[in-house]
Amino acid sequence: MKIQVSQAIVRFLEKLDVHCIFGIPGSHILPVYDGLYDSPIRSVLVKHEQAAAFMAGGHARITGGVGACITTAGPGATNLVTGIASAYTDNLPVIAITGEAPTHIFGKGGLQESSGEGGSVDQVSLFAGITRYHKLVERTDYLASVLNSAAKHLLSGTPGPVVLSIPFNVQKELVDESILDEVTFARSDSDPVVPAQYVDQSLAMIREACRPLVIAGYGCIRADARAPLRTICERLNIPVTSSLKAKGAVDERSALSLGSLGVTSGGYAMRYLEQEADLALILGAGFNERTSYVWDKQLLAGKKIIQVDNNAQQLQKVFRADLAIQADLGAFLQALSVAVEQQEPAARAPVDVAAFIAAAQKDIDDTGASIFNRQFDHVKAFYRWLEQQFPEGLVMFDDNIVFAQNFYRVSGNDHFYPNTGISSLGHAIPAAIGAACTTNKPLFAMIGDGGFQMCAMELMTAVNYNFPLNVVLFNNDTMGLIRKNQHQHYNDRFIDCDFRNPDYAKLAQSFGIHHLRIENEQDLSGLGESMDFQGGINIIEIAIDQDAYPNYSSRR
Ligand SMILES: Cc1ncc(C[n+]2csc(CCOP(=O)(O)OP(=O)(O)O)c2C)c(N)n1
Ligand SMILES: [Mg+2]
Repeated sequence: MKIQVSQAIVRFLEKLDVHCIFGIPGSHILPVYDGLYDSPIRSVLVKHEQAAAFMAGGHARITGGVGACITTAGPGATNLVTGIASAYTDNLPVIAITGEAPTHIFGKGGLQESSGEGGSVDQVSLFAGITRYHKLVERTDYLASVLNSAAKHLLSGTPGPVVLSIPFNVQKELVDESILDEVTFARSDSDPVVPAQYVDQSLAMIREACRPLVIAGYGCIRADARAPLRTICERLNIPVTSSLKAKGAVDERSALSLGSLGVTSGGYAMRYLEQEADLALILGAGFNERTSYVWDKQLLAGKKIIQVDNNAQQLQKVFRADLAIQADLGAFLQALSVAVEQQEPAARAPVDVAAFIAAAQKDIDDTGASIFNRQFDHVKAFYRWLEQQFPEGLVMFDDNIVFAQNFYRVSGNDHFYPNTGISSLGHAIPAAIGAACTTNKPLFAMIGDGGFQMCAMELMTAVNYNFPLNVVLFNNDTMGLIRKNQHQHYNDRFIDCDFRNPDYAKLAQSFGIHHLRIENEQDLSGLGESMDFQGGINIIEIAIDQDAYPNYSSRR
């Protein structure tokens, strides 16, 4: 049977198991929208296409599946750029479908044309550096092959964004529906068979070590490997730390957790790594600037290193490893945990991580090296309240990073998504909305007032669809990080960091949502009484002094 290309695209999305698609219509994409009318895919109308791409990314992160967004030609597509770049740096399977002017007017100055002809915007070039696959589909005879390539990139073990731009006339052409049979929708993960010697060699090195340390990276989260990782660490008495992105790969409230590793973290894990560890087991971690303390050579000096990653490019990228293993990380950890369970538990004495942290904290307090002074006590208390309030787990998208990294211990039931990747402000609210249409867990977006003002209107998207969401808004009337840098490195010559905020109580009222302002620890008691965290849309505004700076060294 013949169907329109627009319908074929919608069926393609359905076969990719897309549940929600985020976007804004325009005349150049209306045939695909019309196809969505009869589809079980839920379309969500947003306020800005950048947010649509962030939402698709948030959706992909929480579901582990494909996130989707849709825009018109020209500005609809160009507005996607930062969101798609973010998905690219975070390896997220996000597909964007964009409209395009009809092919017969290419090069003649068509409205919103982005064919690159006749001086128009060249969309193919625009997306070339931030997608795994991008195609301007000018004809239907190769459509099956285009869809096949798109599916392959989205469903691969190391996915990334795909943009398909389809001219208006092509959307309306007829194709045989059987072209979808030519597309492979199987996930192409890396080889799940892990050679036995990898497991044996790793275990031998771990058993020889006196003080091994696991450094878990985002690969552990992507591989959904929390369970085997916990077994390995518990049976072998190995303390564990993580990159920021992998917070919670092992329950941060468990006895073996040293918290996360990185410039903006409390620093216990860094101390343990430098002072105690003789073997670092680096699992799916890229060891970027933040995690590696700007590639501090002292961190790993004199230690044995095992590194395991799905991606060969990550292996020994910034340091040498004694044993570098390219393997499916989930399968490797599963195999290692089975091997560990079959053997006697580790003979080495358990590490008293709590005592190590207490001693490190005392030292930090004594030397005045603490990242946060008393001006942040209410923020700290807020995160402690959050930990106690939701033992069943919550979902947190974080623009702010520095507070949550230090104060919130991600449990085994939580899902924590920091704004890493391209680190664009204004990401947390839309990304959380992308998750809101699929999770029942309490959902939090942590964001500064600068970030909030970049994406605040997306809260009305949550209102439109009644998506429950809690926004924690840190109000310091400034771009705090920038102010801190100008304080530390530019002699307090503050330029373009401070700004005025609206009255957030009134803003919330006009949006029809709830608001509470927290100025001190006592105010926290109002939280439980006044808000429905599971079903409502709430702004929790936390006041912070404009001159309160976290005490960590900014690198630039
Ligand atoms: C899109 C974008 N523009 C600029 C920056 C640079 N930047 C990083 S942090 C920051 C300030 C953030 O201010 P706010 O959201 O209020 O958080 P605060 O630091 O005050 O807690 C800026 C401008 C960025 N990360 N992303
Ligand atoms: Mg701020």
